[in-house]
Amino acid sequence: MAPCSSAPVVAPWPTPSPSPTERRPSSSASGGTTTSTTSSRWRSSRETRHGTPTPTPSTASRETCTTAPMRTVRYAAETYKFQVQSNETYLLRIINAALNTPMFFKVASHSFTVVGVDAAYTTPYDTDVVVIAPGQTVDALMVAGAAVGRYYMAASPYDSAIPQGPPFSMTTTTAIVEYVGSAGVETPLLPSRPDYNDTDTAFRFLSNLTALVLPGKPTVPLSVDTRMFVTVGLGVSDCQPSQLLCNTTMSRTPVFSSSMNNASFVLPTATSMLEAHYRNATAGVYTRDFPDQPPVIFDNTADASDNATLQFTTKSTKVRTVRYNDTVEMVLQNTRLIAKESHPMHLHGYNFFVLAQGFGNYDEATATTQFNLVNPQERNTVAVPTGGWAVIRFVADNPGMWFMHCHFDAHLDLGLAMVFEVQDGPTAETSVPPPPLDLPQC
Ligand SMILES: [Cu+2]
Repeated sequence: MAPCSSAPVVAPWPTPSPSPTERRPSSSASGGTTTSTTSSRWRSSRETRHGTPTPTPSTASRETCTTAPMRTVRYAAETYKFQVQSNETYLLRIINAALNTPMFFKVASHSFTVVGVDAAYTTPYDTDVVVIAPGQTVDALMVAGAAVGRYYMAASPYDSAIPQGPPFSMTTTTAIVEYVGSAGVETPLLPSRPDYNDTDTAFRFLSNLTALVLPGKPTVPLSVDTRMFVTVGLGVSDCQPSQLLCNTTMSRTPVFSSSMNNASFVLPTATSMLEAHYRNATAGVYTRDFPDQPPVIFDNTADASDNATLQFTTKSTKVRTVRYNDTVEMVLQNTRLIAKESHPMHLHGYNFFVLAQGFGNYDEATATTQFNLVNPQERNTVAVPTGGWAVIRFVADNPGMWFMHCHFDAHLDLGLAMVFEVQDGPTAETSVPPPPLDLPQC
């Protein structure tokens, strides 16, 4: 054992190559708005590294780092088993790889100190439950401070679409934390799990995180160049030519869809958007008219708004063009159309700051007073509260074409996406480089 480094240093992500004895958990949890079963799983670090995020003084006294491996052993019932040494600290790198379901993550008789989300440092945050949406990651320290024995770690679904969404399997996926010195046969203790619709617990975790402000590291910009108000949610579209079911058996009735600002995104089929951007040959590939607000202003979260007119959306490939280095602020407003739920909105190419989150319709007058402009959490996927809103801000200092989308795979496929077209900066370093010579041709 060695003491933790005093200086926060970004620890590399582990790149495990599973040994033949390793298996993913066999149990699964399903949810979201589809009826398909999805596999949820996470990775855990093999060892806690020197130089991992340093906790605040209030928690540092009980932290030590260890190079002892957190071994993974095949268990008879295909359940992951992690062996831990008493009183050592383990860094859990937790990833939600489920398709449509945010998860609650707990370990019986243990708690966590969250030190990072989406690979950005947080102010150390103590909690006994981690809430994580698809596409998000959480780095959390766990002290093996319980009595020698065996404990379940468990991930259970958070389905915010209920009661409007379809039914789903409320299963829990588990692994076993086994202490060195235990008999290895005790029935593990299972943690209590939040209810599947426990929005209060989800919001408490997701809204209480703050960034770890480091000397010399820029935090949220205070002036804004581009402001956008963007509704995100579900809807319906006309049956598309490629959709066989509605073309053949359902008399071309409208089909399930989703959109941002009522624009339901479809990828171009012939030319990549980045190539079209680079060659300035965008005709027939995309249009630069993604709107800064929805075409109709309506009561976004009222049940009465869930009508056929407001549900209807059309398919398109729209981008929002922004200048290099502009600061973009986007209000993400969930809607009540079809189902009211938490959409994990993910932006490629950037981290953004989450200034505030809340429920109901966004009200600028009251929301701006809640903005955290000191140490807002920095991440790349924000779980917009169910029937609520979130405000994000980022500096467009990475030229190119950057996808923004819901990280529920079903919603992405249905069109819950848009693209930022970020123009080149003044130098070659700040411009999109030419495509590689071996770029495959369509
Ligand atoms: Cu979604």
